Amino acid sequence: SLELKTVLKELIPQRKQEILELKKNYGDVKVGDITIGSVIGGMRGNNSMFWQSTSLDPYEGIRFQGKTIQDCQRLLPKDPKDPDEKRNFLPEGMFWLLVTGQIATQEQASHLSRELGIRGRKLPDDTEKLMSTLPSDIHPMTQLAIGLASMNQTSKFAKKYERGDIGKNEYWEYAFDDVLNLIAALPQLSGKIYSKIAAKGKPLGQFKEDRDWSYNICSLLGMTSEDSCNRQNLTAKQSGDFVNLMRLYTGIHVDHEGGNVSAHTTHLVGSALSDPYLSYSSGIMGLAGPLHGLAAQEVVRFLIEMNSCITSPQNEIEIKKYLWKLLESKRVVPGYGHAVLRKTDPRFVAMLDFVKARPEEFSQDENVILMEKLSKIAPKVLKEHGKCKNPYPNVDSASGILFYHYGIKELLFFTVIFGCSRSMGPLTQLVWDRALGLPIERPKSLDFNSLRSLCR
Ligand code: FCX
Repeated sequence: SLELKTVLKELIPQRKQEILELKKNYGDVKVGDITIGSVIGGMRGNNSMFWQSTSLDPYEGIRFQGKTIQDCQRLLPKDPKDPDEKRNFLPEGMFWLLVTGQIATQEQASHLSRELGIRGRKLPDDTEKLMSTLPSDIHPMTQLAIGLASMNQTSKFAKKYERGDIGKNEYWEYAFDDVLNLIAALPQLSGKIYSKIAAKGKPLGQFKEDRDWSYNICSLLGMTSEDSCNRQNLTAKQSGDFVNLMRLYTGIHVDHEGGNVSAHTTHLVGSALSDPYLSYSSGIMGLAGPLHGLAAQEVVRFLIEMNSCITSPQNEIEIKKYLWKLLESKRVVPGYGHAVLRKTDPRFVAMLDFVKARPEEFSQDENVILMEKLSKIAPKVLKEHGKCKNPYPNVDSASGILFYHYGIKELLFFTVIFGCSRSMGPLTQLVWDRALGLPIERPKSLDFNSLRSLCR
């Protein structure tokens, strides 16, 4: 079928059966031991969540349904309207993969693009009004969370649940409809937030139902050369590259298994049967933390500041000195380190490959040069500093500075683009949570005396 919902519907009974059997026959099997170090250490190493679509290997990085980023670049459908040989896969195909574990055909991906286009052409009236009245100096991530939470007024799941005419077996169907509407609304929502901070609310481009999801994000940011205000005077080649940067970025930021703050929050809030809008709005609030998604904004600020303090982005001695000063003032090097990864993030590598494939575009950009140089120097300094377990660059090291290169200079906005992409993974899980009938999440907490009593 061309319909994602129909394909998903066929997959649910078998997976549900498998999960029931696991629980019934192997419910007592241990998956690990929990230590006091983990209880007071952010639950590190505590294997206690079920996550359907992605998993993170500390050394290999992220796998989307078992597939690496390179696999996805090879296998997932691309935009048939884009003549660029270097074009990236469509995030729509990634969403299909996350939901079903299958590689979408070109027709299935195009059909999903179209469906998101139809659902996303207009925001609900009240959300539209609310977004227009929000003061523009409210942080863009707060605006995004407010916009998403306000859409819960349109939630089919919440309405059905309130009326009481919905069986547990049907929860996923209404949650799925909400999820598609939510993802479809993100280009308009992010466009509205951006136009407010960058152009006093003046629309910057047009939404095109017949174009893909990432294209519409770019168009509403005024970044396509056709039919948008093209504020940056991008050439057709640059604008095409920017759309592909957006496809790459939104295609690989979708998910990073379940324990990260935005994914875990969405899952946790959803487990109380809060609808997808409320659940993901909460996830966005978590993504807005500087140790998580906000690092993208911090990295850009950091690179620009460093470049203004050093004589050249190639000057290793000055870069090292700058890093040591930062570390001595007890600040973290943004864009470095990770709670699970123990190697360079392959998502960072994919963003860097985008740069390397376009030397004519980036060879003069001092911030991009510094970003690349830093990825070689900072690990040495962080290793010598000896605190962080992973001294290598994470995904946030590269992304913001590439958007900045093309003219998106409003740093506070970067994490909104992260928020567009991250919707796809946690919301896939939310639909599966409802399909599998997973219960409300409720870990047991321990007070100080309980912990002390274990130490005797
Ligand atoms: N610079 C300096 N110190 C760092 C560091 C960095 N980049 N990363 C970790 N450390 C320090 C920690 O602050 C901690 O110090 P403490 O013992 O004084 O509290 C020590 O090293 C051990 O931390 P570690 O176990 O390696 O890392 P955590 O799992 O606690 O934290 C994050 C992981 C990502 C939060 C941490 O590495 C960090 O703060 N990095 C900078 C911010 C960043 O880039 N965040 C984005 C991460 C990611 F990609 C995402 O989720 O979006």
